[in-house]
Amino acid sequence: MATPSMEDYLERIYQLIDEKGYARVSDIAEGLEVHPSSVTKMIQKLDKDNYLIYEKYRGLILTAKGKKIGKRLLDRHQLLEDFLGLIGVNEEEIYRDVEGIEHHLSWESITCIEALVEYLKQNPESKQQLLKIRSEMESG
Ligand SMILES: [Mn+2]
Repeated sequence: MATPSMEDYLERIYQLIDEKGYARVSDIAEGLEVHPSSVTKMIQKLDKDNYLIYEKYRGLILTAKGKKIGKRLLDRHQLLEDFLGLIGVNEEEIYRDVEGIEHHLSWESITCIEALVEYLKQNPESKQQLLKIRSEMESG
C-alpha cells in the first residue's frame, strides 16, 4: 500500500494530468513544496511499484492502478474539504487541515463522513442548527 508521502505524490500527479494533460517534475515539486530531486526519487519508487511509467524524455504516465488510486485520493481530499466547509471551518484553515488528516483516516471513516456530507447537503436546516450550536459555543 502507498505511504502517506506516496499518496501525496499520486494525488498531485493525478490532479495535474487531469487538469493539464501532463505532470512535469517541476509542477509536482511546486505543488508539494519539495525539491525536484525528491520528486525524481519518488517517481522512481512509484514506477517500481507500478503506479506509473516514467521515461526520462517522454515524461510520466499513470498505469491503470495509478489512475484508480490517484482518483480515489483526489476524491477523498475533495470530500474532506466539503466536510470541513459544511461544518463551518474557516476557508483559510481547510486546505491545511485536510492535508494534515487525509492520510490518517480509514476508508470506513471516509465512507461515514461521505454519508454525513450527503445528509448535511440534503438537510440544510440541520446544517443551520449545527452552525447555531457552534456560534453559541463561541459566544458562551
Ligand atoms: Mn491532499
